[in-house]
Amino acid sequence: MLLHRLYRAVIMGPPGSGKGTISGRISKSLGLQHISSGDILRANIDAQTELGLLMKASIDEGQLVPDQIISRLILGELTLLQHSSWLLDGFPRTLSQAESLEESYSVDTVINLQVPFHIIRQRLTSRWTHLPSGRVYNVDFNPPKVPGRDDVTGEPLIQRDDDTPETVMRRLKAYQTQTEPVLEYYRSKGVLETFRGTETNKIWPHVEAFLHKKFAVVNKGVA
Ligand code: G5P
Ligand code: MG
Repeated sequence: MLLHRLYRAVIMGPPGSGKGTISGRISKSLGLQHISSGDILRANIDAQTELGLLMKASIDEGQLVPDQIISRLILGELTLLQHSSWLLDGFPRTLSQAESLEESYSVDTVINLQVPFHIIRQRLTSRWTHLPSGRVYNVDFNPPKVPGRDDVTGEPLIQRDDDTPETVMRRLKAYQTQTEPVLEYYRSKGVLETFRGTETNKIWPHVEAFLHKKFAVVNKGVA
């Protein structure tokens, strides 16, 4: 859908709630540029950049990386997308990060995925990721056409080092203590929209319908 003005969205939710999966669908259906902080960090680790080497231990332990570093990194990416509508996945994750973002951009919509934790845990241990694109697969939910290979490029898939059961628990704790306050921040700004469920395929039509409606209003307002 063609928009008459730029649209700025954020997707939030605990580890494994389907942010990456739903972001891929939003990109395809609505044309927003998907920027995942986790994908960018993992690409840095894979390329063994200085930043990647510095951040690897925290990420593997399921801890958040420092606010100043991730804020600088993501805001830097956004300056390259001045003329695009975008969707941020995994950022902001603390109040300090949300405030840094707000200094430069005002967010139109925050999509909040609420999926119970016992559902999430199973998903993460059977996840396979294509590192260069961030495409995710799951042995049960959306298996790749050829086992261990990305559908689009045929390149190998990997399992994330932070998807072990203990690290998943730590990531969830970090989410509860550091990220949940960000939901309140956006709720008070009136931009938070929560979608509850246990299956992405059931949540997705609601997210898609909501965004199409939002976009129609944006276009009407400008026309
Ligand atoms: P990330 O990379 O942002 P998380 O922990 O927030 O990582 P994650 O694990 O990437 O989130 P997701 O994107 O919400 O989860 O979920 P997903 O990948 O789409 O789906 C999970 C799995 O379930 C997949 O295998 C998918 O196929 C499957 N699935 C989806 N829907 C269904 C369904 O309906 N049914 C079934 N059966 N399966 C399904 O952050 C990683 C680390 O980077 C650092 C931190 O260390 C963080 O821990 N980091 C930051 N640190 C500080 N500040 C920031 N802003 C940071 N951003 C990243
Ligand atoms: Mg993800």
